[in-house]
Amino acid sequence: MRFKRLLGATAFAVSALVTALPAQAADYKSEYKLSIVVGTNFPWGQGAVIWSDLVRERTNGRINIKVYPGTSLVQGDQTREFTAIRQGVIDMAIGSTINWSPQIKELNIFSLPFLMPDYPAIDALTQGKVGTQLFDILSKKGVVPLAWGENGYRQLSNSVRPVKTPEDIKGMKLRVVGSPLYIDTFTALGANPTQMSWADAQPALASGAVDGQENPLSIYAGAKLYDVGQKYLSLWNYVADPLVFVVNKDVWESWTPEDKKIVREAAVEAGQRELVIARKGVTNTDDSLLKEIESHGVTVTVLSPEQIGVFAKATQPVFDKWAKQIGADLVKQAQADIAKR
Ligand code: X2X
Repeated sequence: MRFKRLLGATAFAVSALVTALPAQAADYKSEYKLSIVVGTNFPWGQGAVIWSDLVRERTNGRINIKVYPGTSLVQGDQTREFTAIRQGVIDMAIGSTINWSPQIKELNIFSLPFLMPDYPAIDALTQGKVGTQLFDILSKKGVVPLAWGENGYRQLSNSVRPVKTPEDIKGMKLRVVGSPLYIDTFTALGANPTQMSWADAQPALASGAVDGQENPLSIYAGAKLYDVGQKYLSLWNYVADPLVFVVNKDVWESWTPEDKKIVREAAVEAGQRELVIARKGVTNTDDSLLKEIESHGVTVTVLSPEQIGVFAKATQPVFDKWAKQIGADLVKQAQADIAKR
């Protein structure tokens, strides 16, 4: 009896101690797992390093983020990343809108062929009403969206021939990403698209199992795709995938208001810095990355507005079909904001 009382008294003392401690001691994890698809040498991965470093410094190590490249927390299957964040298998992520669009159909908006002709058009969506609406949708799905970054304009590469017209990719076996919208787009162009993860894409390109793929130049160059026979590159800016910085909702709620503010501000800052890195070397004023790619014997074909128009026309039915699935109002809003940019 006396022993029991003693135990009770001890329990009381311990709980009093816990309440007296700053919140972080009670329920912070020793490590927060941050998922990304590529390595930390890519702009995307650098964004993850910047975010985690800023948070670690500004929270004095209270929030210790570890970066997991290669979508390793879901065995490389990037289309399962969003579900894993919701379930808490992943604490936080910087994810491509493409990889999460199987779960959030509205994110397909950035994959509508030839919707965003230039960088101001992308910014008009992410920084405008469309971006706000997409963040509202994400907020209702178990994650807290904090900031936008960018993977980039996705350009087409292949090992067979220069591509200037849909005729040139007829029958070509192309690896595409995880949204069925991409299958529709390349089928409409007469190609033979096949969906696979980025982890599987690289050996498939190396062995010649597929002829080509589409990815931002930073990914193409970072993964040295010119070394696996991808010698023809067409620049056509047909889609671009922004990146979204998110935290699992329960993890977010476990942090103090002060730490939430630090994590949010660090995400915005890391997103802005990542975007600058992602756009470096691929613009009219600075084409250093393109020059670097060409130095590896790559034939770069820059499509004219007329040539792009032919591709856009051929994919218009796909645009129309998917605009309905995404939501006609959201797509109209996007088109209006792009027109005003
Ligand atoms: O899989 C791809 O092509 C990549 C790396 O760009 C994405 O994660 C969308």
